[in-house]
Amino acid sequence: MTHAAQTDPPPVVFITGASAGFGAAIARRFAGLGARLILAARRYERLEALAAELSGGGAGSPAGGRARAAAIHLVRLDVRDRGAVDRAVAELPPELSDVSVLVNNAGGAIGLSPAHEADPDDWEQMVDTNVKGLLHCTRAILPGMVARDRGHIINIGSVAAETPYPGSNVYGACKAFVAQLSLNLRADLLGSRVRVTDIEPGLAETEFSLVRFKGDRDRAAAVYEGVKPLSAEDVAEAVVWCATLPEHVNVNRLELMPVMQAFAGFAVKRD
Ligand code: NDP
Ligand code: 8X3
Repeated sequence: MTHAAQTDPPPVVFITGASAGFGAAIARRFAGLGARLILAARRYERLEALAAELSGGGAGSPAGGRARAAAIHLVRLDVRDRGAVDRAVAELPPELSDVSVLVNNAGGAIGLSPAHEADPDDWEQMVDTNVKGLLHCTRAILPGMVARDRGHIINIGSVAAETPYPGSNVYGACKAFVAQLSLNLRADLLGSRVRVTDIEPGLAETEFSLVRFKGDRDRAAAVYEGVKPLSAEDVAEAVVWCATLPEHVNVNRLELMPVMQAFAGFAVKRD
């Protein structure tokens, strides 16, 4: 999705995890550019509500009612299910099958326990979603991009990929995988015009902490107490910026944090 000629059809943007948080905000921003959207998540009713907002052009729509998506296709999808991902891509309406931008956003953290106390089921869910789910979507959509010699894969990583912190264990490792995979894809794609970007946000207020703490609202709210975190819209802005740069420009990795978040240095246990 770049400086396309006026006659080009609007880009097709496939967003996983579009039912909440970053994914929904990214959908709103691309809708504001008149893109055609494929919105995927497990909570289909959330997608339906978003689609109604983005196609209506009413008061609640982007840009105060002016902008609307050129087309919207909804997919009830669990990215952990490789067969379902393959089917969803194979069954895209023909006019939406040439995906211009894939935003691999579906994911999250489950739990914050130290490794020796963490629930292995939580680990498995994080690996299945953040790592394998992202791989399923990428493998299903990338061949078409290569064949068309055009496209952009935007992975939502995390500062947790770069900076260890207590309790991040498998979540951070999953996002480190995303960071390295993004670079490795760039190596494989040299010679094509397909772009790959890893966006690494820091503390951002979405349903992320509610999911991490398994519905514990007080614990989730405490994460953002007294802080101005990133918003989902801040992250969406970064995604759209990367996607709309001239097509010879590839942002490899973009890390963003709220000003009120920084680094604490090494922890040292003293006797
Ligand atoms: P939210 O919990 O608000 O949104 C997560 C989205 O992922 C939801 O739409 C959810 O949809 C979807 N999702 C989760 N599991 C699956 C699945 N198996 N199949 C399909 N969709 C799934 O969190 P955020 O918006 O904050 O998170 C989005 C991404 O950003 C994640 O990858 C997260 O790790 C990352 N991130 C978040 C940060 C933060 O502080 N908020 C910071 C850095 C990165 P549904 O449940 O309907 O399937
Ligand atoms: C989410 C940001 O710092 O909670 O990826 O890991 S953090």
